[in-house]
Amino acid sequence: MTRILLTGFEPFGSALINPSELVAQRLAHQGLAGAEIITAVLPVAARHAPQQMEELLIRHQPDWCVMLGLAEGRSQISIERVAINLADFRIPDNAGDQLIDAPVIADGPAAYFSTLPVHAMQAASSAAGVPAELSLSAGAYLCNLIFYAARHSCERLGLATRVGFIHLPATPELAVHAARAIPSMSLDSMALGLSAALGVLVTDMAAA
Ligand code: PCA
Repeated sequence: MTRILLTGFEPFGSALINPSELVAQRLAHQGLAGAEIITAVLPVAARHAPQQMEELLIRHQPDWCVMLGLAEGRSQISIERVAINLADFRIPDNAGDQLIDAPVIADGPAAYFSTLPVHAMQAASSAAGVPAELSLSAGAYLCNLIFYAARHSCERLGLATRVGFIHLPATPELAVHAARAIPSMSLDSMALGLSAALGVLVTDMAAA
């Protein structure tokens, strides 16, 4: 069995739900052939999330760590390629902290690449009928921060876990309440695309 740690985030800002936690729970509930899916919901808090992530990585020693987050304004499932060592928050996080121009890890490298098979995952989602794109920036808020922190933890601890981050669009429910016009995607479509993308990880392990 391929072990996949799949995380989502709690709601933040003005959004009342976060599709990332809902989709993670849905995928765990529905299951994936050949995989054991472990889910966790992370706090949108710079002072807590990296520590919780490191504990999850140590406890579960997953083959893969796939983190999900909401990116209002994206129109497709966005598979991130790079995590940067920069925290520059547009709004305070849920603990009230607003990091400006700060490193995620003091003296850490400028950036880490995703270690997921990003092209194959994108292709699998598209083949399932759900648009997916590769993205070169996860922003400079909690999603980038946890992506960077998880990659850094694996490097520092010598874990073989392969790590990456995927941003999700708003749901229609979020879009109708948004202050501006934003694209949206149903939870069903997100779950379908992600399930196909995660299927690549199972195949990848079988081939290894
Ligand atoms: N999205 C935010 C943080 C939590 C989430 O779901 C981001 O894109 O940084």
